[in-house]
Amino acid sequence: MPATVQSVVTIAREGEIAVVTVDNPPVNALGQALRQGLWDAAVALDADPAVRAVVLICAGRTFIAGADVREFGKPPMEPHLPDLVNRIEAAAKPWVAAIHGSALGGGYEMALGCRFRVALDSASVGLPEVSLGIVPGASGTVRTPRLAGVAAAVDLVTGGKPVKAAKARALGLVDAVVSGDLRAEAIAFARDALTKPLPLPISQRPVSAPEPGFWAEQETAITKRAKGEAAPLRALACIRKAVEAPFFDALAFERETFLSLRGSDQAAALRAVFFAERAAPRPVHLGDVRPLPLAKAGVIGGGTMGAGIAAALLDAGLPVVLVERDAEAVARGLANLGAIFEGGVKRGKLTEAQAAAHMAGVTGTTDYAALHDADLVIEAVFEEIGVKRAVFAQLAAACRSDAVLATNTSYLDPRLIVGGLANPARFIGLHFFSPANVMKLLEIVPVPETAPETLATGFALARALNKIPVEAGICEGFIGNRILKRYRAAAEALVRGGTTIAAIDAAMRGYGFAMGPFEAQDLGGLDIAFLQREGARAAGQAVPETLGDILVRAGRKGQKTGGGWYDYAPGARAPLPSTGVAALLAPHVTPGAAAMEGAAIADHLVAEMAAEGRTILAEGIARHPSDIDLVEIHGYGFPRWRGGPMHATARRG
Ligand code: 3H9
Repeated sequence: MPATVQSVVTIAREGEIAVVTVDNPPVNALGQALRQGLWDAAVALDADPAVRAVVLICAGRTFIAGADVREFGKPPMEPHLPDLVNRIEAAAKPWVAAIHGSALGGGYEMALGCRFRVALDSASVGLPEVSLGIVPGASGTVRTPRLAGVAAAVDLVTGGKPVKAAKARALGLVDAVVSGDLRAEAIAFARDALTKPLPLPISQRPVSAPEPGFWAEQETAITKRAKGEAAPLRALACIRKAVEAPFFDALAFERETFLSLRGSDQAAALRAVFFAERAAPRPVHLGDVRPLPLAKAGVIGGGTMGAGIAAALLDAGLPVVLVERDAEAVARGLANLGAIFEGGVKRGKLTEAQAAAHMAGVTGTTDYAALHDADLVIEAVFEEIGVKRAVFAQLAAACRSDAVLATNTSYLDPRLIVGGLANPARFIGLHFFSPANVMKLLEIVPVPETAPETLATGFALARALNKIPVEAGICEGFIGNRILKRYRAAAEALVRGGTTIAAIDAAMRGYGFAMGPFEAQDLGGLDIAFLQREGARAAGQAVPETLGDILVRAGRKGQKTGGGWYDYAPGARAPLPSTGVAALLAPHVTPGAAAMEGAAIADHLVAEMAAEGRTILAEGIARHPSDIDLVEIHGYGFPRWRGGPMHATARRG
């Protein structure tokens, strides 16, 4: 009969082997009750003369996935995790960690306290703490280099990416990879281990110093890769300490670093993003609404957007019918799709065979009748209301009456696109971001008639495509492009006040964006937004002249015309401040009127984004501030470690 130490930890016996099972759904996170339960188990098993070895295994979908992140805002409670890991390591009998799912963070650190680690072939292990703005806090930086060497430890800890079982075995991070019945395999492993001399506990193993120059090289590489982030460099310093100082000194240094980062702005931001990302795919207001089944999809339009959407669907294993208006356009669409997969092969993301299988999943056609059995069709044609309405009229005739029909419009009013169509309950906006097979964000835009099942299907699609879905109400630009418009207008206002274009871009880069607002426009082209404004003007709307309009009228549409907000040397991409632009804009600039410098620029522009975000919330266009943050992070390059404009401004007060 299994004896219960705490409800989350049970102990069973297989002869002289004790099996400690952790059952703390959903992911066996190491909250206080579990830590106490494991501590008590170690004490009880040490005192039990019948037990010679212990297998630590978990119920549910995964091994221990880490510390309980929800406890991070609260005072630490005993037993502390580093003490627990040391206690397991010091146990009188050897412990064997039996890993399935993911052994992450504190979960892998628990496994490091065990004398052996046995992993199922489908499992992975890792120390992802830097992605939460912290460093491992229970010996990950100190024991890992003793187990797998300094280079592997640096990769694992400063990169934060988990590794699959086979690679973990090759690196020495686990001792054995097994398939089939993990419990039985781990017990057999433990029995076998008892027939041989035990290896030293990891804390007593030596660690060799790396080549001279190693630390400086790593520092440079990390600074470049994780620009602006504090945790990866602090993690490197912990590993260095582990190499250069005695075990317990290094452990104390790691703990101190962990505790100091835990309360930092970056950690708070990354935690908020962590929970927002996990909440986004399953919105509370949809409750138990069941999505419709998705087995076959259609895409209308094989341009950049359509091909990207088709690629995303095919990547997720959905067969796709790609419809274009004539044979030539079909061929072009298929070629666009082929190019996307070839790119994937070149970058090592896909094998040749996978790329070929993906292409085999697509049917190119001009005939809407091929969509008769599609469960979902996404329109990605030219942004013109008449063109789109014509597409939906054909879809309404060709598709099953329960097929979900979606538009990828980025700024047209979906109500006008669907107006007058039969059965609008199955209609929805699905706003992908380019390149659609890469960008994580999906804005989901219901019209008033959209049925809850249709909306739930949009979210189910996002889950299938591994995207971050955010529901947006209807307004010009939905959430993301509306904030972008405000951001650009605010940046132009700074230019009018005498702040230089280059200073603004530099400030936003300094804040953590890959590019400033003007460089980004030069890359994407100024003409798209210009044409939109011109369209609105032609329709009688009062759209004030922007500085961007002045540049486009002068033929400066961005890099593709050799100049936009900046000049570009032929064939080069480095932006050069432009005397031509200065002359064009001079009549609209009051030098020194309100010039800003450095970080103040970024603070001002982020505050503008957040102000637009607040209006968006007040209008019910977004449901939660965190939705706005997810849109900015996953669609517009907002630095993740700042948490998004709403989080960042709230944090600043
Ligand atoms: C750490 O360990 C620090 C230590 O070094 C030092 C300490 C002293 N805590 O992702 P899912 C929830 S830092 C609390 O959808 P999946 C999640 O919010 C930690 N809750 O599942 C969600 O809740 P709900 C290092 C957590 O199957 C539910 O579990 N570890 C935690 O797609 C399901 O999550 C990590 O960073 C947590 N640690 O993926 C691992 N993790 O149902 C983070 C998850 O209420 N976790 N939840 O929405 C993961 O990467 C994935 O959850 C995992 C499973 C791969 C494990």
